[in-house]
Amino acid sequence: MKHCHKLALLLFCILSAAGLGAASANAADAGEVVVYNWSDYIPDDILKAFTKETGIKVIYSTYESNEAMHAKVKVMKGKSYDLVCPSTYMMSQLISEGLVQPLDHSKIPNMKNVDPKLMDLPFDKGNKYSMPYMWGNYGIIVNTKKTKEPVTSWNDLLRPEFKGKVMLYDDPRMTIGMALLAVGASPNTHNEEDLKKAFDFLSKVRESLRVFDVTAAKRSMVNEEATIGAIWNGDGQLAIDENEDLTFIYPKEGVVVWLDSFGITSGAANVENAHKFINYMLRPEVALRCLQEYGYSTPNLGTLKLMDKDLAANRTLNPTPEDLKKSVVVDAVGDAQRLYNLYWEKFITNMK
Ligand code: N2P
Repeated sequence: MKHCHKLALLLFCILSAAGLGAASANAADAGEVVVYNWSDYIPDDILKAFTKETGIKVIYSTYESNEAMHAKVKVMKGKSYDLVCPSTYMMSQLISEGLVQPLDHSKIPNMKNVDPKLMDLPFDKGNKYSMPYMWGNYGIIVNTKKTKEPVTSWNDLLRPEFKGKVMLYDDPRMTIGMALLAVGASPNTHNEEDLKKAFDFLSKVRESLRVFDVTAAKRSMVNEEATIGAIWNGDGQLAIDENEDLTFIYPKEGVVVWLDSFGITSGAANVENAHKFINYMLRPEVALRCLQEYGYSTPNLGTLKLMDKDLAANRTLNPTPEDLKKSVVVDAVGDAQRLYNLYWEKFITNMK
């Protein structure tokens, strides 16, 4: 986020400088760590600072969806990458497929900084495999300059004024999740009737669709190619920073909430370094820097204390309990995944 970028960078440099001297003395050739993460999620200067302090080279590549990450990790049988950062439901799948390995908590002392409310969740009891990095939601972004009436509901995507002006992510669980909320169902439903209704809703939205691409989403709102859409709140904030007519809305039916956590792949070659990387990312000042650059909400209690007033009061990034009243954390759906795949396939192939 541009307005707090410099301040955060300065704070990060000051706070991390204290640890630099001693650590960098034995930093030569400490090997590498191969990180596979969402794009726009960790600033380059954090990766560089980690290498400077530890001597560990970071080989970093990115993905745009849980499903894309999963496909690659699966085909490589958990080798190739040391670290991944899936959302709850996909972490649950990686665990059940044996694609991540148990963490050694003694090597992650900074886990004490993580909000206990976001630990020990059903998808990974005891955080045996996963350590929270960031959480956020998929809500509505709208250009208020081009909107007649206030937007309050997912069903507003169907308003005639938005014909040809709607943007959605090509992300199955996010987009099916919001459609399920729109029709009054849970984004984790196992019920086929709910999924049929969500599919019908999405088929109607398709009539108005202009952009269906997570990589083009933010830009399409900034340059006003689209007027309304569904967006991750961090991406939403970055768009708002560039176009003041944009605003982020928590619809009355709720938003789709996710929590992304680090996990070490089962075939990781650099397990020790992967633990060091996770521990580093859980430092309050490091997590603050990531948050300042890319938005979203932090599970790090130490970071919450470092946040300035403006950032803490930013509702796009820090929703109130009221904003999240009907919201649901997207989770693994077991055998019903087959139905999600079926209806998603029908939607993207334009079938009735
Ligand atoms: C930022 C990544 C957001 C992660 N581009 C959504 N789970």
